[in-house]
Amino acid sequence: MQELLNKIAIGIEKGNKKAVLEDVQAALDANIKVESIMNDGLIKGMEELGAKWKRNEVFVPEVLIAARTLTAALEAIKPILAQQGVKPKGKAVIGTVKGDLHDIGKNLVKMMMVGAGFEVVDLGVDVSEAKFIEALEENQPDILLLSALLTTTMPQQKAVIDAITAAQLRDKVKIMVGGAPVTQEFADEIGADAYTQDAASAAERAVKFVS
Ligand code: B1M
Repeated sequence: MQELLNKIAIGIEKGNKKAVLEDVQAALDANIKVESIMNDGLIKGMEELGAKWKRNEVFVPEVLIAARTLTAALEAIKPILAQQGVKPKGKAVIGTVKGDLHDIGKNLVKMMMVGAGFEVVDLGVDVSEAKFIEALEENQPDILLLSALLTTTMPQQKAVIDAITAAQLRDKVKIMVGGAPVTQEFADEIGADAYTQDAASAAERAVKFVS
């Protein structure tokens, strides 16, 4: 059983979609718990890749390929997870702020969050304060992730936090900010709960918030 789960984890790291889907099916056929397939196979593989990425041992293309593999595998086990009532680790809403069209980094953060076991609602790019608030009210997430890639859109992260405070939702959600120009100092200044430099650290931090 452990051997098969390790094989799934390695398949995710290598982004070998065909092998992962076959191994996941083999694990299901062998009556390995779907929760174990997810945590000790799929998520473990993504965590290991995330750690390698932080050490600059792999790069964006490898992470994107692994993320696609992970998404396909999660799709395959989704009906079984739902049937067995397996709950996600937490819920998150993510988006790139208004005026900003960069989404590669945001998509990586999303993938790492999915890889860490979160259900993620992705609002896309150029997201206004009103849209973020609507999404908070509709989804009641544990975590809100705001991405900004331009120095000119960084202030929009503050605008979102201010709007959430004005809507009296601030104490209901942890707000994480990130993106190349964003710093810890800026995050503190605008009242975010956390800043992380990269996508893997964002997912690690989010897990700490919900555990
Ligand atoms: Co634009 N762009 N761009 N661009 N672009 C940059 C960001 C820039 C640094 C290039 C430069 O001048 N050297 C510069 C910003 C300068 C600044 O403000 N400091 C810039 C500019 C100026 C612009 C335009 C204004 C250009 C123009 O039209 N004159 C324009 C703005 C459009 C707009 O948004 N309104 C523009 C447009 C574009 C494209 C559309 C062409 C394209 C985006 C395509 C897309 O995203 N779908 C694009 C691209 C590709 C880039 C560069 C080349 C690459 C960005 C990227 O995807 N990096 C970029 C230069 C560069 O970075 N070398 C540049 C890879 C990605 C993995 O990294 O997004 O940083 P990144 O994400 C990281 C971390 O930041 C972090 O995790 C990720 C990895 O671990 N992270 C988070 C991101 N979000 C996070 C959230 C978190 C935590 C971590 O928690 C919530």
